[in-house]
Amino acid sequence: MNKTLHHRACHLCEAICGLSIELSHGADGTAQISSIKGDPLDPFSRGHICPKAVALQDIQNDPDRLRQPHRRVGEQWQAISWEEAFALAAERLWAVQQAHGRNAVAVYQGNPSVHNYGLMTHSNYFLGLLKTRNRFSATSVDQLPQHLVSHLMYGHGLLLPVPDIDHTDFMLILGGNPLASNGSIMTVPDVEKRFKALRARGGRLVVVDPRRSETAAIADTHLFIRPGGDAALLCGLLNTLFEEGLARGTHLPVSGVPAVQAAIAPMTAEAMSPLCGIPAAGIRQLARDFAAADKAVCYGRMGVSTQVFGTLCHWLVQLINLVTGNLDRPGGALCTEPAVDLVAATSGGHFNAWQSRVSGLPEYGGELPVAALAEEMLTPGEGQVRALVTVAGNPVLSTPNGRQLDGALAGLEFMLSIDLYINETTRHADLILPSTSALENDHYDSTFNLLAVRNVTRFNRAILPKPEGALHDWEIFVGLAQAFAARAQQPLKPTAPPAHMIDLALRSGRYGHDTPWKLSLEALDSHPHGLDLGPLQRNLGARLATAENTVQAAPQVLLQDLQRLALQALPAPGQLLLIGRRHVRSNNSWMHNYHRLVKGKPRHQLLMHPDDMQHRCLQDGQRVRVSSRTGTVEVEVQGCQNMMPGVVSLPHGYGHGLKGVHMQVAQRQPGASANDLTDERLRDPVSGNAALNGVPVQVEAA
Ligand SMILES: Nc1nc2c(c(=O)[nH]1)N[C@H]1C(S)=C(S)[C@@H](COP(=O)(O)OP(=O)(O)OC[C@H]3O[C@@H](n4cnc5c(=O)[nH]c(N)nc54)[C@H](O)[C@@H]3O)O[C@H]1N2
Ligand SMILES: Nc1nc2c(c(=O)[nH]1)N[C@H]1C(S)=C(S)[C@@H](COP(=O)(O)OP(=O)(O)OC[C@H]3O[C@@H](n4cnc5c(=O)[nH]c(N)nc54)[C@H](O)[C@@H]3O)O[C@H]1N2
Ligand code: SF4
Ligand SMILES: [Mo]
Repeated sequence: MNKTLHHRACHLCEAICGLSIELSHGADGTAQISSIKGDPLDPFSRGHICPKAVALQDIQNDPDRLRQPHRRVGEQWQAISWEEAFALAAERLWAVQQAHGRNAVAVYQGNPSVHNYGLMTHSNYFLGLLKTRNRFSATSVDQLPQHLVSHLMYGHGLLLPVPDIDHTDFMLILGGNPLASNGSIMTVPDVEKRFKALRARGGRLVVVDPRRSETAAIADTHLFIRPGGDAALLCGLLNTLFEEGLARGTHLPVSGVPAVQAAIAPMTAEAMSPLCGIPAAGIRQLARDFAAADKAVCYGRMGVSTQVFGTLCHWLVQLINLVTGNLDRPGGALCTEPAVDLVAATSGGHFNAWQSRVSGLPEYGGELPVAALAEEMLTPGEGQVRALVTVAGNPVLSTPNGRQLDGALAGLEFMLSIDLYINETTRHADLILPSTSALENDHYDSTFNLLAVRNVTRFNRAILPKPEGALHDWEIFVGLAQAFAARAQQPLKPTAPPAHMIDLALRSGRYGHDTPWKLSLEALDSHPHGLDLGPLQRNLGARLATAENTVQAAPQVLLQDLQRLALQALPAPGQLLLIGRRHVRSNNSWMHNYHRLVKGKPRHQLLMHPDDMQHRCLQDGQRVRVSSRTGTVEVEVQGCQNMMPGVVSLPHGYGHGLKGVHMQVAQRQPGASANDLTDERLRDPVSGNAALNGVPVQVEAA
């Protein structure tokens, strides 16, 4: 048997590791994956790999993965041709819009929309034609506050400063667990090695988390924090920096710092301590240590985004980096300079230009917060949502009060899903359009090169042939756009394949044809392991896109929101708060169908501190009933010394036991959905982002 070796970036999570994939070719011309390993020659990931990448072969071979369009007929699914599928989708969506207006069709785009390059380039080719204001995505159960803060402070929602992990002396992490997630809004393959290097050069790592996470376990210091207490801690830190004269200058043009200082003056470490549960002396010492480090960086992620003070938290994180002189400074937080630059290619965005119909939640960048999706379907009146298009998403398991959304989907007039599986969400679709698999696609990462801790670039061709009759995601969008434009008699501009677009962007970019790098797709073809374009450098000053071209330290909406902090009610004694967690063998809701990943001990239990279990007379492994305002689930409980007392943890993405799901491995160990407990009314009011962490729950024996 003939074997060939191929190189390819993994696009399953944000770490974009390089892979070396060996194929065996049969005499009949078929190719099978014989091994998947880390690519030691990738200059960025340096051979790092995690178990999810090895499971790419299981995704490739999964008999449950759909390979052609499927139409629902009653409870059955019928395979149909692409032509029929496009015509059906166009007819039904057009009819709903004719009868009820454009906003009656909603769109939800899930997480792989930013991982799959064809979805990045072509989703909007079709979705834009719908001209609906009811656009939603996974952004508002994730990093929306981070975009909003960058938009308000720097003038562009994608000017996201990334921790310069390789050069810092002090890293303070709040609400991120990169050892499990492999980094997020900090693309950092091989993060554990980089943390080890940080400590080997005498640097310090401090982690703030209600759970002693895998990252906290290797840190110099771990501070337990009450879920939702981070904004108070950050205010206490910022106040100490001002009060003790620890602030440092910056080369950036800034306006508003005096207003921040005045607003924060009453928020001393002593005043903030009861709100976050960290002693005042500890808050002051942390501020002093941070300020004393030559190069320091404060980084907040999921855990501080998806809580009721999400936007405040991310603003305060930026301010701490700014006033200590660490913003836009090597060893601090820096914006990337990628070869394909989405900052240059897009406008700075808009915020609150319109609001959701029912709850008046603000749009950001043309999207509404997904916490409002179900109510837009369930509340009668003009503009009610009656049809939905989902793209690479599973909102029944991934958005708050998923059970309510599940019910709402059942009542839609039409639902179209572009997805690989019949899962908890797409089981409600009338039509599912599956794309080719990852390895049948070329790949260029325009999203995560933007967030990487070094400037890197890499293009890889598909390593497996496109199966007969299959379409790439981008081709599905072209097919849908053509059918819809024809039906609605709308004009449609021509488009080009994603590779052409990336080639153009590379050639005209900052490493393009008239620079010494001379980047193009062809040039990248001769660097199959990827190309390192150097460390992150200072650049924010020249890129500020605010009206005055200064850093806006004191956006009015955020100054105002500070008052909410002082007024917050503390949880009643004995109240349990629910948080989430990630595991390196799992990926959001969709990677539980691969035996290679799910084998071994179950990982979906509710974690609880042994003292909290004892108070409730609960035993390890016992089934418990967990209830919140929105629902009740049953799951096994596991005692865990790493939990902060009063806090319980359930990973999201489980709950595969729903009728009609067709993911046979996942269904054998269904687990419970954390989002049957999260509450669509619990939100960060500034951005409308869902507060998935810090949800009040009760736990009792089942
Ligand atoms: N309670 C709680 N809820 C959470 C979170 C949490 O921590 N706690 N995390 C939140 C976060 S950060 C996120 S990003 C969201 C994720 O929420 P979603 O994006 O809604 O969910 P995923 O599980 O990522 O679903 C991905 C879907 O894309 C499909 N898919 C995979 N690859 C492709 C492809 O190449 N093409 C197409 N067309 N489809 C593909 C899969 O089959 C799956 O249906 O969940 C959020 N929800
Ligand atoms: N293996 C794996 N990797 C992934 C994913 C996956 O599902 N599996 N998902 C990918 C996606 S879509 C994303 S967005 C990233 C997310 O990447 P990260 O942001 O690193 O997300 P998590 O691992 O969920 O870490 C969040 C941490 O916040 C803590 N936390 C919860 N509530 C609070 C709080 O109130 N305050 C503080 N300070 N901490 C809190 C949790 O205990 C947890 O340790 O991971 C990506 N990578
Ligand atoms: S950490 Fe794992 S899933 Fe993420 S890019 Fe690397 S190999 Fe892929
Ligand atoms: Mo995410």
